Amino acid sequence: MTEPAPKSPAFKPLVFSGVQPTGNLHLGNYLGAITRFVALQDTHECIYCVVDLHAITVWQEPAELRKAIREVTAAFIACGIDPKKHIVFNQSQVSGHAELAWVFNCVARMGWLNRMTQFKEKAGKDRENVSVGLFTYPDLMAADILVYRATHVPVGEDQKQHVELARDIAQKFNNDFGASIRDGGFGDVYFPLPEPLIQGPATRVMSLRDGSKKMSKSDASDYSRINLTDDADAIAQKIRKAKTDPEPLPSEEKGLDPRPEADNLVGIFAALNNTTKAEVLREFGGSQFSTFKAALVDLAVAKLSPIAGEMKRLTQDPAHIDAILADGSDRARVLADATMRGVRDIVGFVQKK
Ligand code: AQP
Repeated sequence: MTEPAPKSPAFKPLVFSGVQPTGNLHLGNYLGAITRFVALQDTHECIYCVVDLHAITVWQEPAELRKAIREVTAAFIACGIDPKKHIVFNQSQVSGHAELAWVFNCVARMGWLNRMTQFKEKAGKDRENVSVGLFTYPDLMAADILVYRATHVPVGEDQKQHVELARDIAQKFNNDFGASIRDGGFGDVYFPLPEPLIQGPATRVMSLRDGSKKMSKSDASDYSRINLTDDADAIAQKIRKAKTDPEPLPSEEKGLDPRPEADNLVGIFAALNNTTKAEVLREFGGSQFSTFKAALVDLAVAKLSPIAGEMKRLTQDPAHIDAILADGSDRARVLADATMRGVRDIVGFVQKK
C-alpha cells in the first residue's frame, strides 16, 4: 500500500529579510531590497533584521559595528519601514538564530555549501584563511528565515542561491525528522519552503565604474556606488562620472543587451521612478548620456536626499534607535523561542517542560 502524500500545514504568509551592518548602505541595497521591504508592509506581516552575526564573518571593528547597526536601523526607518506595525531588530539579540544555525550546520551537506558562489567570490584564493563562519553563512541565513517559519524573502538577485539553499535545508529537516515531527503532533512538515521575492527593474544594481561588477559596500572605489548618506553634490558627481559608452540611448530594451553600463543606469532610473526600462527608453531613446544623466541626477537627488536627511536626524539619537531594536528583539524572541521549543523536541533534546 502506498503511503498517503504528506499534508503540509498552511503556513501563515510571513516576510523575513536582513541587511548586514558592514559599511555604507548603497543604492543597490536600497533598490534591490529595502524598497521591496517597504512595499511588502502593506500586504504582509514583516520581520526586518540587521544581521550583525553575519557581519562578523569578516573582521569588524567593534565601535564601527555598533555604529553600523544603528545606521542600518536608521536607514530602514528613514526609507519608510514602520517598526511599530512590523518587527525591526538586530539578530544577535535573539539567540534562536545561532541555535538553529547549529542544528542546520548538522543538516546541510558540505557539498551544498561548497557550491555557494558568494563564498567562492568572497574567499577568493585565500580559502584557508577565511573564517569558518563565512563558509557556514548560508546555514545561518536559513536559520534567520526559518526560526520565524517565514514564507517569503525579498532579496537582491545575489542572494537567490542562499534562499534556495534555505529551501533545501527546510526540506531535508522535514524529511530527516519526519517521524519525530508527526509523533510530536507538529503535522507532517515543520518548516515551510521559503520563496525568494526578486522583483523590479533593479534586482542587481551594478557598479557605476564597471557594468560587469555588482554595486557593493566593499568595493574600494567610493565612485562605484551611491551611498544612502551621500549629499546632493556627491550623488551628482558620481552619476556624471559613471562609465558609459559613446552611443545615444536605444529606443528599445533589446538595444541595452550588449551595453551593461547603459542598461544599469536605465534600470536605476526605472526603479527610482517606479516604472519600467521600456518606459524610460520611450522617453529617452535617442538622447545623449549628458541629457539622460542630468535627468537621473535630478531624480536620484529628489528621492535620496530626504532619506539621507532623516538618517542623519535619527542617528543623532542612538538611545531611540536602541529602544526600537530592544522592542523588536523582544517581539522576535517570542516567535523564535516557540519555533525552537519544537525544534528541540523534534531533534530529541531534553528541555524543561
Ligand atoms: N548591487 C545590488 N543590487 C541589488 N540588490 C543588492 N543587494 C546587495 N547588493 C545589491 C541586496 O541588499 C540586501 C542586503 O545585502 P547585504 O548587505 O546583507 O549583503 P550583500 O549582498 O553582500 O551586500 P554588499 O553591498 O555586496 O556587501 P558586501 O560588499 O559587504 O558584500 C540583500 O537582499 C542583497 O541581495
